[in-house]
Amino acid sequence: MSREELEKRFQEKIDAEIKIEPKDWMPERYRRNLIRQISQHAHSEVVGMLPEGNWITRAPTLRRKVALLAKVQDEAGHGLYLYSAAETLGISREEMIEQLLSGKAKYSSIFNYPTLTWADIGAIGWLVDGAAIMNQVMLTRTSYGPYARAMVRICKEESFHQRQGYEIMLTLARGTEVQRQMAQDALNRWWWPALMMFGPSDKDSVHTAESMKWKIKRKTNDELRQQFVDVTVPQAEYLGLTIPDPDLKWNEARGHYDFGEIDWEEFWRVVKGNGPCNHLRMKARREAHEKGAWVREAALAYAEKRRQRQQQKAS
Ligand code: FAQ
Repeated sequence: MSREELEKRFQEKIDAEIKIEPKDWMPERYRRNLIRQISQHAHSEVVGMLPEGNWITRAPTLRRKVALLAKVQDEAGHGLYLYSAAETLGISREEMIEQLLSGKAKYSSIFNYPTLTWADIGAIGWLVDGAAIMNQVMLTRTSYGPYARAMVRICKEESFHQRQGYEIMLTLARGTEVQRQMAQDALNRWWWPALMMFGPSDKDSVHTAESMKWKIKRKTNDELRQQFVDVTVPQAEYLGLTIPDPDLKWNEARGHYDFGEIDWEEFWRVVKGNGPCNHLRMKARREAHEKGAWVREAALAYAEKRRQRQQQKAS
């Protein structure tokens, strides 16, 4: 079959909502685009453990500590499902980790901001997980089977994360004046970075057109960002907190909230490695990787020993 014919059939399958599975024929660009997106998504989950990990030992009550510990562990799990999904496309985990540690692969800009107070843990759950869910619900319908299936479970867990964050914000917002101010300060610092999570505006997004054609993405960056703003503004109102955007207002004609311009210079600065915590995050990941070397070696030695035993038994 000619390449044109293969590509035509591939697109027909996508258009008919038939999932693409690892052993199916796929265009090389589809494969590479997916490896890029899924591995960056995995890296984001793993690096994303760091800002919250910072507060596990300082959680204000045992109940909060248990919930935060479970959330951070979930994020490690999400990273693992996603690395596994990417491996089905023919890249090894070692290669992906190498790409992260060498700075070649990106991870979400949001995890390069510091967690200064306990209220930041509330704001991360509410806003960061809230934005992540908005994006990931669409990915449960992505065209690549292993990615779509991983997303179903991840979304269920993310929705618990979002609720634990919102509950922290609600407690603080209804607490003392100092606690309410802590919640407002966290919202002030996390609002704009949360909007940046959805990526550059559609006109500057290099991958969106192709990803939409292949149904890797089912909604564009700007569509998801708008959806997030529309859902989150009433939540902030319920908390009695103010979103730090003087241009934010309901637009009756559009049926959506209008909102101010994102600081794209800040976005690209953070994406390119020069945000407030980029160096700290990569240093922590490199150290964790080095400290974990003995575990990887032990696991490989054990696997080799088992293989030899099984071989002996068989012969
Ligand atoms: N940060 O052409 P586009 C989470 C890059 S998980 C850094 O629009 P695309 C859970 C982009 O990679 C959060 N880089 O790209 C959690 C590309 O660079 P490249 C992560 C960004 O892929 C919660 C370039 O800019 N979620 O939070 C960002 O079509 C709490 C051009 O951009 C996912 O990864 C950014 N914000 O659209 C964990 C979801 N935005 O690769 C712990 C899956 C863009 O050419 C605690 N990913 N870039 O070098 C996606 O849906 C997409 O990849 C987008 C970007 C929407 C993120």
